[in-house]
Amino acid sequence: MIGQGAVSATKTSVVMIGAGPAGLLLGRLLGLAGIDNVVLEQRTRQYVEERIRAGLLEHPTVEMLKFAGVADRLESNGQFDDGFELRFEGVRTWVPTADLTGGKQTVLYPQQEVVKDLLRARDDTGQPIVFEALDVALHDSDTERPRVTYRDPDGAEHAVEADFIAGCDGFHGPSRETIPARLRQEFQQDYPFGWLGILADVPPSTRELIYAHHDNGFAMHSRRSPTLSRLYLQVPPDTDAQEVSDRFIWDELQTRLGTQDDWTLAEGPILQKSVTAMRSFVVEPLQHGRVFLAGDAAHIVPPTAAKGLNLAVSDVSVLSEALIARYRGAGEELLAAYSTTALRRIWRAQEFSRHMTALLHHVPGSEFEARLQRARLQNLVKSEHTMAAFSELYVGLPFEGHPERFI
Ligand code: FAS
Ligand code: PHB
Repeated sequence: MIGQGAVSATKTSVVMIGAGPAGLLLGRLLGLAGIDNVVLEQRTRQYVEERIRAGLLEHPTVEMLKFAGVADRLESNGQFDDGFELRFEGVRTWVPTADLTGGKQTVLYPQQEVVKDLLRARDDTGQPIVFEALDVALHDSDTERPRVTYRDPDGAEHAVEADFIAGCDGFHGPSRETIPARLRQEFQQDYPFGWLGILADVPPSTRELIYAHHDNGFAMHSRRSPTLSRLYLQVPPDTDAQEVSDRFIWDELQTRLGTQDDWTLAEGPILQKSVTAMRSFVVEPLQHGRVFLAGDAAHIVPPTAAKGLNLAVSDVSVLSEALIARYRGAGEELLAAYSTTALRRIWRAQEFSRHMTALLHHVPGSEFEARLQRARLQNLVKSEHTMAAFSELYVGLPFEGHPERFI
């Protein structure tokens, strides 16, 4: 389906492949700078708007969405957190991340709501977005006029010529492959567990996020609204969510989140359950010719520290500044440095995601490692200095670039 402001022009300045947070935010920022752009999305609008994924927004992400003028609903409906609770050996420790970072809050606001806000903002501008753009292919990416072709649901072929292509097509999209294998380095690490996530029709039993380390495995209590709870369980990586009974899920959550005081976990109907595999992945470089990768097309993190969506925003903050600088006649130095600049923060978020995953997930077998893990948890909660260093990474490091000087 061709969205509002259908693609009649076959030429534009920047094409974004993918209507996830990365592609839509980049389109928004370029549009605010007066740079025409087109978004090509393989799925339907309904699919994109209803896809349940991330929930936690870092402080710099919230500030960026405010800057982009798409944060009204976030500010009224988002759940602003001043910290989180850490549980292990039945002991509850409050980690005051906002106090330890000069007031930087994190916000629980579902990714699909961020996507809806960005789509509605795009509707208001009339900028072209194409849904059900099938068989998207990139051509001439190392020339000065790269092209993207696609087929519409009726089978008609289309082509869009641009100055630049932003590969915002997620981990399974075609953009990453445009970087020649001889120039591309891929770093990957898998984990011996995954997350079973549920959406439950029950008011949250906690005001803040709870992360729990337990010998049975990791568990987390998050929130989606005053009446909807989002909870996660560490499970074996090949777990089929439909094979796991609701009773088993609640029993494990009760055990792993249990405390020595009178805290109780309310149960309710499970509306949705799914298993997310865990991996760490980064491709280097993030650019080749006129193609620039951003978001999951460039990297994947385990969801433990909630960095996936936030890194997509971080990449776009750097890429939008570089593209706008180029169109403002400020040269192409920032564009040439995009990959190096973005990778600095990507690798720091990768390290923190892996650290938090290793800290909280139980890997059976090594009792020595299990005791080291408990010692690491004690080191974290026993010193305000270690909690402060952890909190800086948790609420989100400052972005390495920002388009604010141009918009
Ligand atoms: P996205 O994957 O969101 O968007 C890419 C878009 O490109 C999609 O709409 C796709 O349809 C489109 N596309 C792909 N191939 C295409 C093609 N050939 N042609 C045209 N379009 C194409 N992150 C967190 O921070 N916390 C979490 O709790 C969390 N949970 C997650 C759970 C799951 C099941 C998954 C898969 C991811 C989760 N993530 C989480 C990570 C997730 O939120 C991503 O980091 C985030 O969506 C990244 O945004 P984008 O880079 O825009 O990629
Ligand atoms: C979520 O609510 O989906 C969520 C929150 C915090 C995390 C990970 C996921 O660290």
